[in-house]
Amino acid sequence: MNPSDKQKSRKGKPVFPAGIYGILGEKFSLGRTNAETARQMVSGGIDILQYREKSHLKSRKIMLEECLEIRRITRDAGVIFIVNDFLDIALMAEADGVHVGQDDLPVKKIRELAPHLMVGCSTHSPEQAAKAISDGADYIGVGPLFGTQTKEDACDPVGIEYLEYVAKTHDFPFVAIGGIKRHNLGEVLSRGATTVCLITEIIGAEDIHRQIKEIRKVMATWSPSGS
Ligand code: TZP
Ligand code: MG
Repeated sequence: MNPSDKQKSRKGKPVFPAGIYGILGEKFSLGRTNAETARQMVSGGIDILQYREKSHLKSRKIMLEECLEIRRITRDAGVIFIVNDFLDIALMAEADGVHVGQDDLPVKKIRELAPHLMVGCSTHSPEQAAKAISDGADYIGVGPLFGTQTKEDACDPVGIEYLEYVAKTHDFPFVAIGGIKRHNLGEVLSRGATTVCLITEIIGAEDIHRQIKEIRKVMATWSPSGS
């Protein structure tokens, strides 16, 4: 399936999906390459996939090569592909979107330069959520909900109340993130999350397919559509 066949919003961009938001990072992938991990996540049924590598670990040239390969994998499967931080790589790899944090390139500027891209923005407070939305983000990240070792510069956990606040007060797409595991997923879903990101729980699993299946089982008990 071509991603352009996936459900699209009126602006022609893919619709931010409910379900499982996967993030790649080779450091946490048990020796698998990002492309191999992407293949397994995509065939396991991930709903949206982000490439997240840091420039102190990989050259931009290698990152672009990896993203071109992951674009082929995701395009063939109709999975939305997002690149973290790097607008240039997102454009060159023809990704569907780019994701930025509070200290990265401004959402407004990306919006102006690349109106066709889906823009995600990590937020840690109600003020940041309001700003990301008014600046033109297509979805926001909400977290870290729990302690995590995966993000080196992660701020302290924001607390599950922030997630509940966003779910209740904003009719806006968001992904819950940070320290989410199978054992606390129910709590996250019970507070209103419909898209969840579990990084190490998925890419650090011996059997990625099985892990995604188990996560889906938990989600199915919370969602009427079983997504
Ligand atoms: N942004 C906020 S927390 C986080 C990112 C990228 C890392 C989450 O990783 P994990 O392994 O799911 O705790
Ligand atoms: Mg960033």
